[in-house]
Amino acid sequence: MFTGFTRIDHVGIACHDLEERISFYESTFGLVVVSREVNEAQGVKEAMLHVSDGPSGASYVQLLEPMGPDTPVGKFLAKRGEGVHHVGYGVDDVAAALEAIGAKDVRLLDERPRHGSMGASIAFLHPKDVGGVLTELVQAPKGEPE
Ligand code: V0V
Ligand code: CO
Repeated sequence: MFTGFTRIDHVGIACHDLEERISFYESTFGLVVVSREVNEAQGVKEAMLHVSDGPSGASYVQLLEPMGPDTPVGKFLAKRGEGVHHVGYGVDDVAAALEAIGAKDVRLLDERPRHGSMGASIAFLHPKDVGGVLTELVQAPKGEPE
């Protein structure tokens, strides 16, 4: 059995206007933006807001604005509107996690790790095989605090 989740790394939240949503999280919850990136391959502009530090690393809220309608987040917004888009779990070794979870009849959207926020290696699991939850595996870069 796969037992490699170390923490909730982040919850991904889809929004139409990244700057507006960041302001809301800052002014309502006092969260602080620690990273902003454009990820062309994933079709998003995103910001990570730090929530807490734990023994296995930090956890974040990831705010996501699509770069166009024909992107994962763009399609999600059109179909479902703003809200929770995915859950990202921390793992120590994303390639090993993919192998173990792929053996369990869960479709892997990524056969191998891709580039994620703040230097992480990431991979997604199909929401239809995870009870309707788009699930992301996140391996933080080695040797750096998360
Ligand atoms: C789509 N569906 C979802 C969903 N997105 N269900 C739950 N949560 C989501 N986020 C459902 C959708 O309602 C449909 O079900 C069905 O899946 C097929 O959706 P679709 O609109 O036809 O779209 P597809 O099939 O073209 O693409 C859906 C998938 C795609 C999940 C395969 O979005 C994908 O590959 N996502 C992984 C990449 C990603 O999301 N990147 C953005 C975050 P019904 O309605 O037919 O029943 S990037 C990120 O997090 C980074 C960089 C990071 O953390 O560092
Ligand atoms: Co994410």
